[in-house]
Amino acid sequence: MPNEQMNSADHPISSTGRTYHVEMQAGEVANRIVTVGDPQRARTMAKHLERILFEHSSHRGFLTITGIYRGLPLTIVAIGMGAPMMDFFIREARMVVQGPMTIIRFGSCGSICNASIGDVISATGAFAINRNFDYFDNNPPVGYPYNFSPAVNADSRLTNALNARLDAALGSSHVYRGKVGNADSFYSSQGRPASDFYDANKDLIPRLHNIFPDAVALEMESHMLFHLARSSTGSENSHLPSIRAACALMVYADRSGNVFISPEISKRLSQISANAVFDALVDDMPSQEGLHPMAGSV
Ligand code: R1P
Ligand code: URA
Repeated sequence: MPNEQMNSADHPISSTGRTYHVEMQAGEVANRIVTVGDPQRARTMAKHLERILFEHSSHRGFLTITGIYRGLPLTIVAIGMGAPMMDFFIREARMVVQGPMTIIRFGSCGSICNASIGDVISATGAFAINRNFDYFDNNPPVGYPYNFSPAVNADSRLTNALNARLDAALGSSHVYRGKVGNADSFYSSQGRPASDFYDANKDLIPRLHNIFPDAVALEMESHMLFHLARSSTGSENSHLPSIRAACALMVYADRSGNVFISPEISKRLSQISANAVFDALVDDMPSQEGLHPMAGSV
């Protein structure tokens, strides 16, 4: 749409014709995308591309880097934190990319299973955990303090490609699988104790394990990714979603041992995993299918 130079209240564009927040434009974003939270992680991973074609930082803190991997265009986008940032990224990327899109989130999480610091969790699906204002702001409180959404599955073809590559890169004993809880806070809705706020979250983790026995991790974007991928509309000839998504998460916090990762281990894990994540995207869509117009200039 920014290509058509449309600027409206519904679809604002920047003064340079890019999408308003993420500042993307057609010709700069590939169909295969890795999304991360931390811009530093994006730069570390970008070193594993064969060639960098394009880089842009938006005024709202999104970083887009597009390059070539195994001869195909691939984009890395750092979005910051939280489900609304994922929403901005996916919707604005969809506005400028033609054809099918595949997206892998490579993020970090807190482990609520046996996976420990330095392991990676591959999401089979994700559900949202949201603070329930009906509970906190009514007197007497209404309901349970946190709402759990239904789980949405990851794309199985892309996830299989991702698992095969992660198992090979890290060793299968370091790659865990299961559902991910996408919380609207790092603190309250991930069950971290607080003395400065009333959060009523003491039994949140046991409760979510009752509802989702295969829940393995907590973080803040995966459910929005899977939900929007599933909600994406296909072409006129297809009822299938136009976006397929998967998610791998480095364990930064071991919630049972109360340990947090060091910057050195986290950087090393991003370096080891970068090729695995890129390879999964190319394994899944190795052909010219969905190839971005920029490939012509490669
Ligand atoms: C919180 O520290 C952030 O880390 C996780 C959470 O989802 C949240 O965004 O992921 P990223 O490391 O990808 O940002
Ligand atoms: N990211 C989160 O959202 N939670 C954690 O515990 C670690 C990383």
